[in-house]
Amino acid sequence: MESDIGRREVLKKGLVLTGLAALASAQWPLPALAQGERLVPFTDIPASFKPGPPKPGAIHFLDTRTISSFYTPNDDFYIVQHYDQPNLDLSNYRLRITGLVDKPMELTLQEIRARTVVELDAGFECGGNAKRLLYGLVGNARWAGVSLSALLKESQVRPEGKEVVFFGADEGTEKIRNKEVKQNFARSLSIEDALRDENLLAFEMNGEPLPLYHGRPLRLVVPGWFGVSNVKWLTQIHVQDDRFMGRFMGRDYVTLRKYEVGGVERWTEESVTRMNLMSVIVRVARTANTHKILGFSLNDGTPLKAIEVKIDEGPWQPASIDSRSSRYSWKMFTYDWRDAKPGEHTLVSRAIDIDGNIQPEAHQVAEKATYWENPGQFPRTVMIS
Ligand SMILES: Nc1nc2c(c(=O)[nH]1)N[C@H]1C(S)=C(S)[C@@H](COP(=O)(O)O)O[C@H]1N2
Ligand SMILES: [Mo]
Repeated sequence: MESDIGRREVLKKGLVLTGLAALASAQWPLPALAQGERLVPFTDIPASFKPGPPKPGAIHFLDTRTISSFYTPNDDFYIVQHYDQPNLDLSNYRLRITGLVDKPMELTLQEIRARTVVELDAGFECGGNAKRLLYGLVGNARWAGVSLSALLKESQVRPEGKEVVFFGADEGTEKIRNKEVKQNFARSLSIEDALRDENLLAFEMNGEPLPLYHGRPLRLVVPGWFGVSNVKWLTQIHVQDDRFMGRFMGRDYVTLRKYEVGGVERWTEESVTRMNLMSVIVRVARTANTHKILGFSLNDGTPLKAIEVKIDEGPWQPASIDSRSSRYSWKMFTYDWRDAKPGEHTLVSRAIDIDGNIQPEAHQVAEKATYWENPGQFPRTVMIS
């Protein structure tokens, strides 16, 4: 994995030196450009698409056209925060577990790290990920940390404990009903969701200590859920008996959509939680008569049955899924398009899971009034010369 990242750095340098697509080593199995390959430009890049390096306090998105490794290098992994990015003093850091538990806890980093360390590949996207960013609010990483459910069991949650709230150290002033109130970033999970085996309190990202912008020293990772669940700069876990309705559960990251509710069409509001079944094409590279189409797919962890690609009005064709894919990682896919004719072409992908869910066309996604959650198919256009 580290060598994967190392090779990525090599590729980036190559891009700078040549000012063009760089040639990478041929052993790079899936996505990098092989010898003799060249990138085919998309003709649908929105004017608002201006990726740049991470900057303090700023949102940063991945230039999905340059995806070239299974693990997104930490510096490229997107960044979203809603308040500040607190630089916590690690020697005084404590994680507190409070509320409806028989054994409240206050743990130093050393005490957390002394527990069994678990590693897990998980990719996620922001609930606000969208076409205008070419779906760049995304990344895939190997996380290392300790099991949340083990820690909750250790703290002995009482039977009345129904909701687990995760507070970050970052703080902002909100004006609510004309009153200024200070709040921390916070999200919650039901006790059932919190006790899922795969939830991690992560202190490492791709083999490095968790970087500042990604929540140093500790963040929650809820595999299969949208990024907003993965509370960064985590300092308190609180167990309570009723639902938590803070800004990021009840007011923001809430999708207002039109649904059929027991035979009645209603506009309903729901918190952004599990990721939708999605896939997107991000790159096309040409060698001789073949165009290799590359993309990625994310969902809530339900195994996929297929990822398919359609060219113009042709049939859906199965793509190959990267063998490094695991349940909660992103799934990269490739499709070899042979004998493409010169001119402009439309390429689109769709993911299908084993329960028979098919990624819908954009117009088939339930009508929404908010911009969160955009899983519709994303047709891309390329010019073949
Ligand atoms: N403490 C804290 N955690 C947070 C946020 C935040 O603003 N503060 N933003 C959330 C949102 S909306 C997203 S999409 C992810 C982004 O994680 P990343 O910046 O590591 O990619 O962090 C989540 N965790
Ligand atoms: Mo987000």
